[in-house]
Amino acid sequence: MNENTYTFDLLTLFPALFDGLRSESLLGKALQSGALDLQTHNWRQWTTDRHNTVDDLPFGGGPGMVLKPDPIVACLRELRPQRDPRTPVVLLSPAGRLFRQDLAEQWAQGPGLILLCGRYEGFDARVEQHVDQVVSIGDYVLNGGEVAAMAIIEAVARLLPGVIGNSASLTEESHSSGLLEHPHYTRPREFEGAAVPEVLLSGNHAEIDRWRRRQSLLRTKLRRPELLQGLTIDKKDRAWLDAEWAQLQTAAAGQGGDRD
Ligand code: 6GU
Repeated sequence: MNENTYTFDLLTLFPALFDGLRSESLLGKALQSGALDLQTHNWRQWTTDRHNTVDDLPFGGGPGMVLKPDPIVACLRELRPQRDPRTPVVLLSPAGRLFRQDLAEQWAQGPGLILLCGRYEGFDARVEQHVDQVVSIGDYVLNGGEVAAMAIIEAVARLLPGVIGNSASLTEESHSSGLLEHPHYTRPREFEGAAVPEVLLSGNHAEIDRWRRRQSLLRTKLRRPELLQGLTIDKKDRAWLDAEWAQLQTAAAGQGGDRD
C-alpha cells in the first residue's frame, strides 16, 4: 500500500465471498502491486447483544427480515474517519440508481469506495441517511449485494492506472463510446463454414475503421436501440444503417423468425 492505493471497503456479513476475487489474475496482481487494496468489514462484529443480531422482523408485517440499522452505522462510523473524506459511501440495492460505465469512470478517479452489501429484504431505510448513493447493477434481484459489489469492483479496478496494460482497449470497448463494440475475429479464416469478413483481411485501415463503426451502430440498433437515442450519427453512416436495417427486416419477414 502507498499514497496512491485505491481502497475498496466492503461492509458484508459474508467476507469469505470476496476470497476468490483477491486471487483472480488481474485483480490479484493489482492487490500484490499495491495499486489496489480490498478490505472486508463484517458488521456483525459491531452488534452489542449476546446473540449478535443483525436482522429483525419488519414493522408493519410482511415476509422476510430487515437488517437492523445500528450495527452497520456503528461500523461505518468507525471506518469513515480512517478514509479520505471524499470516499463515496454506496449502498447496494436493487432499488438503487443504475450503475453504468460513466459511474465506473467517475469512481475510478479515486480515492476509493465504501460499499455496503445488504442481504435478506434489505436495510432499515434509515441507513440511507448515512450513505451518499444507493446503486443497483441491473433490473433483476440478487440475494445480496456481494455479487453486485464484485461487478462494481471489476468495472472500476480495470480503469485504474497500473491495473490493465492496454489503455487502447479501454477506449475502444463497449459502452465507453456509448455504443456496443463491433464484432471481433481471429484465426481460422473460415470456421465451420463461416468466413471472416473480407474487409478485415484487406489491410485498408480506413475501410476497416468504417466497417467497425457501422457494425457497432448495427449491433446497438439490434440489441440496445435505446442507446442510440440522443446520439448524433454521421449522415452516411445513418443512411447505411437504415438500408442495412431495412434489408434485415425483409430477410426476417421471409424467415418468420426474430433472431439477432
Ligand atoms: Cl446492488 N443488490 C441486490 N440484492 N440485487 C441486485 C442489485 C444489488 N443490483 C441488481 N440486483
